[in-house]
Amino acid sequence: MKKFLKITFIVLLAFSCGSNGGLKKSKGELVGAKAKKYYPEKPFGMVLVPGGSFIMGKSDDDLPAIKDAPTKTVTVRSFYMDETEITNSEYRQFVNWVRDSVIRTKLAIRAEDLITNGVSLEDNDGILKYSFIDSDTTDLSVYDKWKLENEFYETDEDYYASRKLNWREDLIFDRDDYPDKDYLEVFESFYLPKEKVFNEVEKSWDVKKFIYKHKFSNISGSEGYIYMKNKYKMEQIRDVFNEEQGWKEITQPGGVTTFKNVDNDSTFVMDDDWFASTTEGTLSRENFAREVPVLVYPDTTVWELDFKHSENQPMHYNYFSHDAYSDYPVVGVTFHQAEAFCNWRTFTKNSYQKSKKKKSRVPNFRLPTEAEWEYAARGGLQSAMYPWGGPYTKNDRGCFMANFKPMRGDYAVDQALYTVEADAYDPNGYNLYNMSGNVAEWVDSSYEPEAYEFTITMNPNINNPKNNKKVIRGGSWKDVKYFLQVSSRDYEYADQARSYIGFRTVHDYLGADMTANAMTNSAIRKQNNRRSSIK
Ligand SMILES: [Ca+2]
Ligand SMILES: [Ca+2]
Repeated sequence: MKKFLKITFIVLLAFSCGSNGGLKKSKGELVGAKAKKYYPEKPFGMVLVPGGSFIMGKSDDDLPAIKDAPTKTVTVRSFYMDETEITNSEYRQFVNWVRDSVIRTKLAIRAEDLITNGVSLEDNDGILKYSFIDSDTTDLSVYDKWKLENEFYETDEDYYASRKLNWREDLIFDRDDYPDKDYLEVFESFYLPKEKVFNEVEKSWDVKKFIYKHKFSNISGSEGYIYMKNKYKMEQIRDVFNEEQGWKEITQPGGVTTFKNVDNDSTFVMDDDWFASTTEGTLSRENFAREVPVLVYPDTTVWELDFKHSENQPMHYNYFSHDAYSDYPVVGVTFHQAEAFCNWRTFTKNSYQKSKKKKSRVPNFRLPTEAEWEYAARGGLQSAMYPWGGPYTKNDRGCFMANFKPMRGDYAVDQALYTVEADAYDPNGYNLYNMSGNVAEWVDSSYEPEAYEFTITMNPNINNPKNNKKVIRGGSWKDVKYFLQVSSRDYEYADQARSYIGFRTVHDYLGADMTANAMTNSAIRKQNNRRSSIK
């Protein structure tokens, strides 16, 4: 009876609160929790690749007999993909953002020092204009004020990273216009000293100071938190928590795994805290999160390092920074830099979404998996050798269909010696440019020669964090045609930048999945013609 009373009491309590919690609106019906309306929005510069199944691998000649891509039918979900390789101009947007936020942070710290030493925030026509926004606490939200006073940070760096920068004030780059001496000192500390500048340009950024840190958590996958936890749990149940050892499972249906000791009636629960403590932290969530610091500037020396006995100095000095190459694909970026770029792109878009309070968070931008890349490159054609079909690399007018090295030693029979604009040549059936050739592209898969033998066939991806070899796809301006085939696999070490490797990103499509089979061409076209938020 006592128990019954208790339960009624709890239920009644819930109801009496419920009358304020939306009962009036729902009238007691199941109407679902309130949510913002989500419309999948095609990101600027991307196209929708409708999901479907395809035969992955080499149905065509595997002339060099590498045999790392036997055929296999796989299915991928719908996703958006960049129409072109990421260009220098797009990558500069990332680099400039990182550079500016690093400089702004240093300016704000110097301003804070001045304020601490008694300079009044009122005299804010110089460096003080770049103070942290919360230096003036009058307009802070309750939460921001509380955080400023109570939050604990392990390092100064973490503390400053938590402060809000004043992005409303433009940075002043022109040396003639520096507002005061403090600003000058901070700003100039980001340039290389004169004696270290090789180039004839007068100032050169000290690029090692511009680091982007992104948090990476390994939740799913073969070494991920979910898998490792489950594996450990199964081992424990097999070896320790069994009847022979005096344990009995008393997990309630739907509840957390719980055991009872038959001898002394003690119980324990296999919850996240138990996993963390019994494995001395090995299975603690933090251990599956890494913070990866990445130097963001591309390595421009690759133009000379990749081709030792060749004169490529103009490319070294100009390719990334000169306006002439804005629309050319970025190169000299490692796998880690490509990942950092994706992370920043997600962060930037979601910061915008957050500022417009009615907008939902968007899914992550990321590198395509190997299967997604190949599916997209095929452009809807079955068993073709190249994005345009094949088996030839020239069209019927005798023009080459992509930028590569058509003949031994002659890089330019296709009218291009190095890279070309990212939207050069004709796109494939999904409106994707240069999937073959121009620059090879990092994908989010580690290179395992036997990968196709053991992957599953739905959204397959092998990404073994311990394997430093990452797959690159599509071949490049320095490759022969074999590497341009949609099924050819190649690899490079994740931390190796090259003058012929770039990347493009993908973005998940959330909502009812459309497949190429079910979707009419006009529906795909309609999606792809939908205007992005900017034009
Ligand atoms: Ca070429
Ligand atoms: Ca390419």
